[in-house]
Amino acid sequence: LAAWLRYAPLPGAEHRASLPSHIVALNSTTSSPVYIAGQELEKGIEGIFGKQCKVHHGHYGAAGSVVVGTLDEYTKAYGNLTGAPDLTEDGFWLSTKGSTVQILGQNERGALYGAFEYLSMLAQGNLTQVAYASNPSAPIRWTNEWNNLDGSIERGFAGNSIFFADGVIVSNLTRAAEYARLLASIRINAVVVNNVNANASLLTPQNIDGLGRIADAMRPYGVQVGISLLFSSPSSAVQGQTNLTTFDPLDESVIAWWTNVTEQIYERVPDMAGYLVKANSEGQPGPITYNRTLSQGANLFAKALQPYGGIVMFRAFVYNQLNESDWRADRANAAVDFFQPLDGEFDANVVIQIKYGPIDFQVREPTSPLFADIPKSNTAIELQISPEYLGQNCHFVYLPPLWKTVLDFDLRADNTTSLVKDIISGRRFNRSLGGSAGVVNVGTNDTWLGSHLAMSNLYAYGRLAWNPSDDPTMMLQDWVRLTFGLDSSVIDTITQMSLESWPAYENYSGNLGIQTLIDILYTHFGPNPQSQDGNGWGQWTRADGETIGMDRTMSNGTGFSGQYPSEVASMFENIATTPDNLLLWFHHVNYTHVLKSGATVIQDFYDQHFAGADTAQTFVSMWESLQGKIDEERWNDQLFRQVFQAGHSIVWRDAITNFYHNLSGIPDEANRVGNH
Ligand code: GCW
Repeated sequence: LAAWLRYAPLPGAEHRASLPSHIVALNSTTSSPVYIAGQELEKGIEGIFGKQCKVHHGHYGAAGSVVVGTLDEYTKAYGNLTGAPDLTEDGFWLSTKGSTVQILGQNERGALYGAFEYLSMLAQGNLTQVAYASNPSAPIRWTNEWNNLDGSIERGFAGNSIFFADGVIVSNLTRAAEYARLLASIRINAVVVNNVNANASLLTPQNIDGLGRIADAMRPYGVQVGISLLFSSPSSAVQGQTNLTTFDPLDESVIAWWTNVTEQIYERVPDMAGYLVKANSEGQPGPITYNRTLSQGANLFAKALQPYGGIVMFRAFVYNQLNESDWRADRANAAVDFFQPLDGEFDANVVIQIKYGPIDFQVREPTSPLFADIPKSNTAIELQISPEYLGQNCHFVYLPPLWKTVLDFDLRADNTTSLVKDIISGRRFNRSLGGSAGVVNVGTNDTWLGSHLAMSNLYAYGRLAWNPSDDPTMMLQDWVRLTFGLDSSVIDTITQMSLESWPAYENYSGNLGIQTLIDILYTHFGPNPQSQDGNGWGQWTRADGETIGMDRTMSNGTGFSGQYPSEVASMFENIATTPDNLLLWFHHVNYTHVLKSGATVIQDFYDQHFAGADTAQTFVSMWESLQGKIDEERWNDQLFRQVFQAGHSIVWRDAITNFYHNLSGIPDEANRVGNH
């Protein structure tokens, strides 16, 4: 449950001398993040060093103490800070130089973030003298939890909801508060608690009160609550609300309905973060149902939220089923087709929430071109911590290297440097809002995500939302030290496994940009290459006896490459400049096509699937080598998963290599595939 906030004893108590002897938390209201910061410091210093520090509130002698509070509170208590730092919203100043440790937030939440930063240093045995300000890259640092009101979780792999059961909010919200604590330590500032495939009964008076209880439980940690809405709620017979016969976003009664419900919510949750909306997507109702535009739908909520400072996260994941017999049909085109014409029409408090790739959380996708194509709109990136297509935490995949391929991608809008991370921060197109949404789907399982190692993904998600330039290896190693201690063989082994994990999974599940060749129709788990084609979902491979891949060129294909700004468009348009790892995403080629690596497509398929499965075998012995170096319980739990993954990677390898061997009839040069 404690995840990376264990405050495990640090060997070598000789460090103690340099530790503060008391804590001053400049706020005595027990529900304030500054108060919580004081408690957290007390607990942490005691856990790590066995030293008891008393917490004082209000003005108290600063010498020899840790002072935590807002910059304003500090100034009031102790006078101006020399060299006062430049802090933006949620930012903090941390100084361990001099006789006082200063942890000062731009706001209360920032002060708590600073306390967690200091404790993270201490827990890692880092007692160096530092003094710096840290500010977030972007204001929106949210998680999405696809929790249904009955307590189940869509694409969750760690048990039931910590928020809902039997249609209502659970009475015991201890886990919600514990989750908020974890999230505060990685500087996440809001959680959307229910599934994007939303249920209107979230809006009954009883459930609005329940949301209030969740918000009360999370508020001391600086975490706000947001909710997903069902677009057709006004006509869904919500108990306790008026029942209309329409949900047309331009209808006066519908506008009044949402205004009223929004008012009820803010009465109970004055700091509600906002609404997340999945409209006209995968069977969900939306404005298009009434021939209205997606922007008219988004602005309906924007106007209701505006007086309260709330935000609408409007999802770009809108697409229709398509007919594969049409060579030019392409689901990847959908988001830009829908949203680009609407750029400039969204209200200022609307943020377009864009999945990192144009299809759906695949093992590798090109960056969504939509980030570059709506410069007059606020944008946020949607990442998936819950590894729906990536092994569902029965396989181990450390995701930040994948995310970085998108965050660091240069879309070259107007032939100018246009990194995705600078677009979502608002800097590139001068937007005031933007950021990240991570689909986490924690559950009641003690590990939160269903596997201990998977928690590195949540930890790193928060770090990247704050600073997308953080290095995946450094973040990971901080996490390992906090989670498993300072033993260098533990750090080295988990680092190696983590960094090899995404390439391995890509190699055995679908390389060369073909997508995760998973069962896309039902489970999203395990190999099923034939399920990609012959249906309307548009995750096609177009594989036949001789050829494979989607032709997404402008010259002869779906035209998707043309959705990128010109420099990137011409890179992907041209087979010679398309990287091998996205070849089959953009081009339809013969199995005998020769890659930049020198191998043919089919031979590379064979080779990489064997290589990926081979790597997965080594994870077992690597993990076994840690026996005795971490506690038995977590060691056993993860070993079970690594053994499963090793076996299942062979299932993947054989299913896919045999499938393409049968289809193409081309033998494996190394003679590993087929009957022999
Ligand atoms: O990939 C699909 C998932 C759905 C999910 C949808 C979405 C919540 O399989 O389970 O629905 O994406 O992101 O809306």
